[in-house]
Amino acid sequence: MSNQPTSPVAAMATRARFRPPPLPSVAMHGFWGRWIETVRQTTAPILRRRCEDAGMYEQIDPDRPVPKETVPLKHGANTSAQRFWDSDFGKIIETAAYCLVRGRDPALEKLVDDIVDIYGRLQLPDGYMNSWFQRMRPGKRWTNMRDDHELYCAGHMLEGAVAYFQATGKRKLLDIMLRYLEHIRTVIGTGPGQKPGYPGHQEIELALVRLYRLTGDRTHLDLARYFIDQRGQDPKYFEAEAQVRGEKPGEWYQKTPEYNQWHAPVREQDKVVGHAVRAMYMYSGMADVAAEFGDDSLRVALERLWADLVGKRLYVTGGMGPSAYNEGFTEDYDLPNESAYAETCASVGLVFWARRMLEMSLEGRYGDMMEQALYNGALAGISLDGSVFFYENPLESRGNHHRWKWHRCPCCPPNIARLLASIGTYAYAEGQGELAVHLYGESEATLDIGAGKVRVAQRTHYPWEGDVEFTITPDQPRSFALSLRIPAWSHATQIAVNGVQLDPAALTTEGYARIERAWQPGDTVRLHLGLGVQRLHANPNVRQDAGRVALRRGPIVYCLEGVDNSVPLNSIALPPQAELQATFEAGLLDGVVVLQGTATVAKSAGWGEELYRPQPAPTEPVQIRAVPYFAWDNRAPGEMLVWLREAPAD
Ligand code: FUB
Ligand code: ZN
Repeated sequence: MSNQPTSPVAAMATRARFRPPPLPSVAMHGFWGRWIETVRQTTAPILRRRCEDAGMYEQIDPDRPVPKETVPLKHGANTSAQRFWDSDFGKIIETAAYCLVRGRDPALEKLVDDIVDIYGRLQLPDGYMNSWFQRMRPGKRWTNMRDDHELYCAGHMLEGAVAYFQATGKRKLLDIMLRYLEHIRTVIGTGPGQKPGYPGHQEIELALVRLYRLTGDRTHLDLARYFIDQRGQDPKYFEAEAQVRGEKPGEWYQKTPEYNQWHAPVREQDKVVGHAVRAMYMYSGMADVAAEFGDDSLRVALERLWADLVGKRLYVTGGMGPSAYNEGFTEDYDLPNESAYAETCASVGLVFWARRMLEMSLEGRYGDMMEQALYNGALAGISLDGSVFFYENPLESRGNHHRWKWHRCPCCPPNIARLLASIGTYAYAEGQGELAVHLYGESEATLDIGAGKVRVAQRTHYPWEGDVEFTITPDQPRSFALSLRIPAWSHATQIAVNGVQLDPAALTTEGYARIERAWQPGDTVRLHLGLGVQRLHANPNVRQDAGRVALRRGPIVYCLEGVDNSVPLNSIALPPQAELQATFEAGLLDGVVVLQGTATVAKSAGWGEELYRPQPAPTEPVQIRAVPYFAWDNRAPGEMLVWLREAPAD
């Protein structure tokens, strides 16, 4: 199949220069290897059991009696997480598939096969397949694409089908989904008798591109582009559809088309607005379509949206979407800490989007952000033992925010699980005559650079230490470029090839050091990244962080927890000159670097009964200890704080 665009919209320009390697080509060990094992051994089987306990199998299995609704409608309207349970099964299948790449596991495979068999029985002769509409709302299918998640569920099932086929060669689910897509193509489109709709929750766009890349069948790519191009066009499909349902204009629980980003055609959108996960998935799909078609009009829009997100609307953790009301964005610089919604799925989505930006344009700002969202906003969403989860990821807690076993909206656990299980595909990238390393971590990869294969081995204790040693073994001596991401936070970076020091500044453009040479099998590259503790200050427009600092070491953002600190966290102030010692503690939180130092604490002893008085409380020194944000709430419950008060300079 040709990759040529079929529409004049698709002006030829930047196509993807890099692609993620297939998952089996990368073996992750060390920090990420431990997480993958946790997902494989604990999270994947737990997800299945908890779906069972939540009654989800009863809904999807056509051989069981139709169950009662168990998740109440929200806002008295028509939103209920139960409506998109199929998507959770899709993500569980995807997670299991990635784990199976690591090693065959009959129990895990059976878990998937059982789910696939159920969906095989559920699918209707015309190809339609959605458990909510078939079992809970018969007769209502395709009547409310704005809210109903049919295409979202199809997207997740499709991603699961592609991943499971790639992992095992089993194509039953893939065939189910191909039949379902045939059905979707007959119902949706701009042809006579079709509904010119698009998903109310984006996701299927990127899934279709994955399917296209697997099958080479262009109809899938064209459908992805249709969804991207059609979104927000006039007349607005969701308005017409609402009229058919008899709704008055604007009579909708979310009230604004910005909520699911259909307020304007995607190329005209310039602010990240609305529901955060929807936005991240949409931008990821746009990037995929831009890369496939070389569509610069999409790429330009994405760069604008990226600048808006990272410049005005992103937490230091790579979390986003402060508001619970719309699970999304509010105003520029509105980044409250304690009430931050910052859904785990949104940070996972940012990782997806960033990797796709890197595929088009190898720029460190995308790689740095991918890493920041991954290690902080996303990874915080799962406990160290892989069994309990966060949905919201606030940056401050008074001790009342805890991980849960299950949620009435269980979207986040399988999302972080599938990301972790496939992390190898985010670490490396393959190009023609070049390869790139985005993430550092103990691993081996065999990468295809067009002319041949190159084996790359990384030895490192990253993220706790900044030294990385690579052994580069091409299948035969070859000339190619190896690009290494040099994070913007790294100081005193050093690079040596076969023991010869090179000038990192001379090699580095846009955050990647490009080492182009005739490589011999066994060549070594030593990279040193300076991991000093950084104190970050927020833009003065972020009122919630005024007078406060956040601590970061390498990609890891830190927080204080009550369990480590003897005084209320907001009574602590960190003097600007306070030294912070970084120490690796093998026995703590599965082995982390902690930051320790002396700060000051306002003494309440001796204050008396007054609530207010003209004199400030006296201060005294206090020892503080900070731990990685991702690892918080894994011990005794208590307070947590990312943005610390800064003491005035001496
Ligand atoms: O609507 C499907 C998923 O549920 C969203 O992505 C999450 O934000 C949660 O609302
Ligand atoms: Zn979620």
